[in-house]
Amino acid sequence: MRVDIISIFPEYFAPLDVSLMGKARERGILDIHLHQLRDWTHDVHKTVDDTPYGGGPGMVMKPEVWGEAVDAVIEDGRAASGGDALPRLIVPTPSGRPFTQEVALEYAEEPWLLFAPARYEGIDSRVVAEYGERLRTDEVSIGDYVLAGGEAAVLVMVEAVGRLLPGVLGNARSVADDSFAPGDMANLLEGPVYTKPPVWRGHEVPEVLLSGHHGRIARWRRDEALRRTLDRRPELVARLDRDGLDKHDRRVIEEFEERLEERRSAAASRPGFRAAPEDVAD
Ligand code: JFB
Repeated sequence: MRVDIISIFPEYFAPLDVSLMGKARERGILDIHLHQLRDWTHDVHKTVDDTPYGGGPGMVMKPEVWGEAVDAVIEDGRAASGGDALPRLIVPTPSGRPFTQEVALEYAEEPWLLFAPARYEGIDSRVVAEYGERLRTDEVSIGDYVLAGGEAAVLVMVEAVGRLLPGVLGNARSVADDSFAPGDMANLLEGPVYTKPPVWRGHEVPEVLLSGHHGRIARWRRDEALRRTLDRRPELVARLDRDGLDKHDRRVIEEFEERLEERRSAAASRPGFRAAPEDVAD
């Protein structure tokens, strides 16, 4: 896969030289090209931003610079591949569609991705309007919090996509086991993991994991995954395919909900208790 990244901070992407992504690049599985956006400016100050129309705080990235940069990078990539290929353009923004494991799997199928991480208040909206007519263009967000720019989001996405490329993970670990991968453990968080020694500072490894009983171990792991998901991400359990739950799963869920109800009623009978607003009738 070819990945182009245009940014005013290409040095931000040094982490992609390291570890799994570094190995993928050495092996030629991941071909990353970094570009300095300011190379496409024409003024002595290498200006990439200007004040927003309509007023307001902050600055907006100028469309002409991005246009020249994206055109040039597309031309370069086409010359390199000797074809008429076009990249998928990905623009991180807090107002984008959520980047999920599903999107990562989709991007991992692409031969060529072009990331356009911005700074300031973002890029003049006409840039996405223009390339939206010429390329498959996505405005994506990596989560509901506010970053200072798109670079960290690109690092996240390149790592999530890169590890899915054939040959990047060893056979030892399959992407099929991931929390958000489709299949057996779909929509379940991964449960706890342990290694040697069997007792550390008085904390014991759950006995079932030492039993060598593969069936019981698989069942225990699923139960733990289900309990953890109920505790931390109940909305994921609500989404679980009803048919994907067996009788044992339903028992684990019932027991968890009983515990929750016990705790709720114990809290309600303590002095000073105030119901949450959603539990009070209007
Ligand atoms: C992405 C960015 C900014 C406008 C701009 C460019 N999940 C996410 N949070 N924040 C970003 C993101 C993603 N993906 C993000 C690109 C840019 C933030 N900024 C700063 C902050 C607030 N409003 C500029």
